[in-house]
Amino acid sequence: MEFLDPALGPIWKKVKAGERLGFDDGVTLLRSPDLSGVGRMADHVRRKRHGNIAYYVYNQHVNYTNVCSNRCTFCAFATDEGCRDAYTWSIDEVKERLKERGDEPVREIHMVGGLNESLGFDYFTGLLKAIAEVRPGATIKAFTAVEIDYLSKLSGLSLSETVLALKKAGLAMMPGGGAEVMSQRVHGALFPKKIGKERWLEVMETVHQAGIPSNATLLYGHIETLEERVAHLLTLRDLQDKTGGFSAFIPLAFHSKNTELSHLPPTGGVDDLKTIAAARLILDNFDHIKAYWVMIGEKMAQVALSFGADDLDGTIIEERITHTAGATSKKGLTRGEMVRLVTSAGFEPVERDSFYNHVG
Ligand code: V47
Repeated sequence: MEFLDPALGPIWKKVKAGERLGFDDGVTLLRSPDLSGVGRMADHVRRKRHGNIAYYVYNQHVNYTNVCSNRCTFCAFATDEGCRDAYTWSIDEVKERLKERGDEPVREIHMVGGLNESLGFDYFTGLLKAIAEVRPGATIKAFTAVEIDYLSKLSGLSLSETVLALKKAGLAMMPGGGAEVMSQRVHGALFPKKIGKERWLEVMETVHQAGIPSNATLLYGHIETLEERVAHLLTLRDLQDKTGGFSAFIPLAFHSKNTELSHLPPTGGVDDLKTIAAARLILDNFDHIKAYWVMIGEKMAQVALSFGADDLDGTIIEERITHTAGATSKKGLTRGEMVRLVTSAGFEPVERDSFYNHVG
């Protein structure tokens, strides 16, 4: 492979030989002016693993409350109890939302919310059981590690007992959020009340040990450095070596509207693509890299399929977190639109379930 940036040559040698990339390699990839060179290496690895396939899932998002005591500065979704926009759905209201889509072949319910101190542990187990009852054919992918940590305090149970109680009620998978960027500096500046790196890793390890797979994310494009992004990826790779419980990695592009960081510009397309490509190259033990169309837009997500991504997430239906922060993408896509996005990008669309089994 020919590169405009000579610094990519030694990395390509390692990639071809199946050798692991290190911290300096990661920083070189993210700093490189040769977007196409970084992308071609990531595409090589992606095609070896997944050929021409690009995945999507028929899913529905449920955000049961936006009341949250953590109040991270990057979040436009969270609010305080009693505020004009505050809401908390009862279990019956959640059931109604699911029934509204009852005639659609939803295979995954993606459910996250805030740390709402007015809800008891029974609400959460009741919610899982109610969803399993209304949607017996769908996988419940719910609660970030931040919520799981909170629920273990609320229940008075140990972390592993809490996870087992949630599993018994229907929790089958967990989304990736909550770690944001595993850097003490960024934690102190943007989300001081949220659990830190060590606890996030402990929760994920416990969840994986309980036989529940999860995803992992990185919130990028705010105040983090490129070095902090790479360190975050390497920490995820280390835990994956230990547990094998991560399914997909999803870079989340920061949206600043209606947040305390509204002065920050949106991420650029080059940064979005390089972050996806670098993740594919560094995370050699992750099967799936998702291009989350909600955050980077449908068009960029299509291009990302040639820069290391093999998954576009799904139909979503009513995304709230990023749209409150100014996302201009649609709030959901139809199955036909997902298929068109994939095929017109030159890939073969495969509908999947939460565990990447081919369906449909
Ligand atoms: O942890 C919050 C992020 C995450 C903003 O696992 C923001 O399949 C950008 O985890 N701009 C929650 N991002 C969402 C999440 C997720 C999303 C899609 C798929 C999966 C999966 C997981 O949303 C939070 C935080 O990092 N977030 N506010 C914002 N203003």
